[in-house]
Amino acid sequence: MTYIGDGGQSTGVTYEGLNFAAVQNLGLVLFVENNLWGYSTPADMQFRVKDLAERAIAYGIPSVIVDGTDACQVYDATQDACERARRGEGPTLIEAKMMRMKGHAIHDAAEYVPKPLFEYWRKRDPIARFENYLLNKKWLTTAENRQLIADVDQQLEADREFAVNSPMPTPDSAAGGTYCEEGCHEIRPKYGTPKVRARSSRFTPAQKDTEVHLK
Ligand SMILES: Cc1ncc(C[n+]2csc(CCOP(=O)(O)OP(=O)(O)O)c2C)c(N)n1
Ligand SMILES: [Mg+2]
Repeated sequence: MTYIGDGGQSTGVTYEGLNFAAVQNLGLVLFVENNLWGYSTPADMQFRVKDLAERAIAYGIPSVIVDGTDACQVYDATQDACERARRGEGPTLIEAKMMRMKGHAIHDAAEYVPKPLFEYWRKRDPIARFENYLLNKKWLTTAENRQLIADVDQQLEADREFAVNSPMPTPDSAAGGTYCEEGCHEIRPKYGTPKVRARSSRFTPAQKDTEVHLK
């Protein structure tokens, strides 16, 4: 299972990867976060389809559209897609409609976004929606909720302290491995020199020429 943005999904590698996963019947779940902006480019300047889920037709795989601000819809669609993958039925594309409430990254103040759009989506904040849902269902009490938030805040603060108090990494460690160091295990090339196949009448004259070239 992997995630991509509306901008990221417009690239060639996404098409190639998903098409390959489809023909190989791989258990891939591609979650497309359609948050209306690819960096500063609005969705209607980036693709002409109404729903990005439509693109699944071109790959020959199923897709589903969910309200990305509704945690329950996201959970259900993801569960179904993962079960399909585990049954060996191939990839699924999930399009989640949502809004990116901040810039693309910390350097981007998102000043290109019309203010009313933020107001519209702020009322649909997925965390607030799910919080209200749990409270309304009485699966979470106000006191439990307060405790939960305090616990998470405490954990974040402890992790922040740990990071701030840790020594800076040495510059040469930037070239090192993440899980192990270079040379600690051998990675053999998967494909060796092509072996020339024996000629047979199954080959067309053009293919026979190719065989000769290989030799
Ligand atoms: C292959 C490649 N092409 C172009 C870029 C430049 N680029 C950086 S972010 C971005 C848009 C990403 O849009 P999206 O996936 O919707 O992410 P979001 O802005 O919603 O966070 C682009 C085109 C890049 N990083 N990589
Ligand atoms: Mg986006």
